[in-house]
Amino acid sequence: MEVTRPITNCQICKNINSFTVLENVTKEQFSKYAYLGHPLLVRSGCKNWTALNVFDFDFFKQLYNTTKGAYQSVEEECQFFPFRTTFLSLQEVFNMSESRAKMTSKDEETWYIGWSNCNPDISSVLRQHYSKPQFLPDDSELSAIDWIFMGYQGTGASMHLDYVRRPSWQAQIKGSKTWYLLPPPECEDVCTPMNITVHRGDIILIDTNQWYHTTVIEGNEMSVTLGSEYD
Ligand SMILES: O=C(O)CCC(=O)C(=O)O
Ligand SMILES: [Fe+2]
Repeated sequence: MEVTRPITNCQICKNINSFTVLENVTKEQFSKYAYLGHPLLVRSGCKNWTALNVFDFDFFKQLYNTTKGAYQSVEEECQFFPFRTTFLSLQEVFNMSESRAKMTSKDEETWYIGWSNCNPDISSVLRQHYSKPQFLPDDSELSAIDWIFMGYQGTGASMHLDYVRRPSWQAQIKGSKTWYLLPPPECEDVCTPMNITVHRGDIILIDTNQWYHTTVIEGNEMSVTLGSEYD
């Protein structure tokens, strides 16, 4: 994959050494940044979503346990990322003990997992609680796939580059997560690494096809994020 990756145009990172942080941004203001490839953070960008009060371990567990074919979709069409856990499937994740799921005992081993949803029945429930971020351009489309990442303290995803088609946004629904970015090697001379911590209600926008990225979950609270690609 790395060998066939298109060379990055270093304009995505030249002369910038930190995330662009926006707040209360309108569509018009956002349009200046939308396709520059600079890493963006929109503070409180999803603060009105009911997802903030609804999406948690029990909600997803209940949703998957009661939606016919939901686990099968993850196995067959979507993706499951165990990261550093030994879980083999999303079903196994939802079957873990209550005390590990909630990390209510110090003896429990921390965990962090992610998955993509491509099941329309699951999507329609999720989308009752979130929508396309209001600052994205009108003609940008919400991808049919929802990405969910969930878990506790420690390293989340290790440093990697994605091979999805488009840049993506990720909304912090619960907890706090730090993103560490590295420019691709061809831009190393003109660009610098950067990092930022994302809190509940914030939305981060990164072209993960061009920026190497790794994540760390902060504090003792569970981190839940929801993401999608956009164009
Ligand atoms: O949220 C994370 O921990 C990693 C997510 C990621 O790698 C991505 O959205 O491309
Ligand atoms: Fe990624």
